[in-house]
Amino acid sequence: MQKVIITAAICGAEVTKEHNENVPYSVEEIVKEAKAAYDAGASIIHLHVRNDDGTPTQDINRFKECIDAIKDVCPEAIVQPSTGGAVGMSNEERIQPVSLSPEMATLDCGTCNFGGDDIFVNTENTIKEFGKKMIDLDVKPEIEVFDKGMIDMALRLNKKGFINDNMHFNFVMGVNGGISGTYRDLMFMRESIPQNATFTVSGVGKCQFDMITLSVLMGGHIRVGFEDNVYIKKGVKAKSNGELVQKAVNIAKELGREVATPEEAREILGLKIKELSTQGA
Ligand code: KMH
Ligand code: ZN
Repeated sequence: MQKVIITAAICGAEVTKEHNENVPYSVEEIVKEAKAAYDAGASIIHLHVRNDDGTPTQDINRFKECIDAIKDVCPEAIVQPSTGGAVGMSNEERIQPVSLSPEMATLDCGTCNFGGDDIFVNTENTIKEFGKKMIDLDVKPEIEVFDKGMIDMALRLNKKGFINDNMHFNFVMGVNGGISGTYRDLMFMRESIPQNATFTVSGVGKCQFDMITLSVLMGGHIRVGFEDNVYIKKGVKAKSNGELVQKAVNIAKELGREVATPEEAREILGLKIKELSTQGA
């Protein structure tokens, strides 16, 4: 089976130090968490950034500062900015880091309730606009899908030319408002994408390790990190993203999957190595 790519979602936009004191906010904290995850075996850092007080921001300068600082200590890492940002942000705010021309960025392919009363809004026009910008700047989208209908949306927009072929999906399982984190639902998602597409699996909350274990067995890739889950096991908070990645590495190895290096991850995903642009920053 193909080597497994591990993504670390180190920070997210919603999780706070109230949930786990090790959630990073400052540039220094973000770099420390990215390095711990990278050293443990993550080749992709899925990145949200915060102001020092912890409020989420999509500010391009803050992204550039964080990406540069991560690249200083983990030069090979694939840094994948979020274009989801936080619930309630405008499209203009969310799309900013794509102007830095990173190797990858997330592309959220539908609207859903998000964790209760919030609504994470991604209209068809938003997805088209974000998808087109990623094609123009040669940024590979990680197609984030929180439910099966979002896969259908991505396939439709692929046919219409807003998302390139060789699609890479992230099945985000277990969001309150999205598809549940169960074996049956993960199979359904897997069977709904093209044969030649790649996929990673994120399990939100207590389903994190069940979902990534299933993905390892299915030949998929995996994501862990504080964005999705702050516990290393029931009732015990993780000391760092590195600890979560190490557990994921152990699961993969126990099940016979080697972990991909960043170079191998680039090959699997068909990424081109790029210098970060200073355009717009
Ligand atoms: N913060 C969520 C509302 C992404 O990174 O693209 C959306 C999110 C998805 O985290
Ligand atoms: Zn995210």
